[in-house]
Amino acid sequence: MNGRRRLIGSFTHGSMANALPQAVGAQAAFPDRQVIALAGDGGLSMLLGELLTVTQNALPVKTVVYNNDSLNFVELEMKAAGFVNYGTGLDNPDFAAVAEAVGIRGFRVDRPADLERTVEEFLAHDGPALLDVVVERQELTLPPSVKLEQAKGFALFAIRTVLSGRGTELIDLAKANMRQLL
Ligand SMILES: Cc1ncc(C[n+]2csc(CCOP(=O)(O)OP(=O)(O)O)c2C)c(N)n1
Ligand SMILES: [Mg+2]
Repeated sequence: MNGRRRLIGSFTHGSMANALPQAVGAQAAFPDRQVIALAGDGGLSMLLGELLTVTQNALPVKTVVYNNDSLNFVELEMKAAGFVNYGTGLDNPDFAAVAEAVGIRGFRVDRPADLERTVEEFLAHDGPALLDVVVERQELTLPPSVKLEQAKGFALFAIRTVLSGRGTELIDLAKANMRQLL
């Protein structure tokens, strides 16, 4: 934040599905300000109908979807607790096409090289727009401090994942996170 921008969210309760409804409220209260919703794919899906609120109220809200095909925070909690993750995958629609169907300009990016140009086009659009960004499912989000229990849980998850015949997922995870470090 640079003193002129403001960030709002469900930072006390950590509730999902807040990005778009809060953006709707912010845009209605401040029609002349640029309002950008930063939504998870799970969070957006939970209150997908709010896209209709955007068009019905002619609000120029810009919605970014972090599309990792999963309820990833829960997936990560499972890994940190030593579980082989299950039940957290999402079978998403093409969110850009969904947006277009309800009168919102839709963009989709699945190659890093296209991101910058598309973000510029998306933000410059005169009216509501949605940008569906395909992001890395296996990227680990690290909390400010990692407890020993979580590290132990993660090791257990890794061993169990190999024993379950899903070792290739572990290799994908290592590759994805090495890329961030190198
Ligand atoms: C209303 C609500 N339901 C369930 C949860 C539990 N929960 C926390 S994060 C999460 C998954 C979020 O998925 P997504 O929005 O796709 O974000 P990601 O973690 O993948 O970036 C869930 C189910 C919650 N915080 N709020
Ligand atoms: Mg997600």
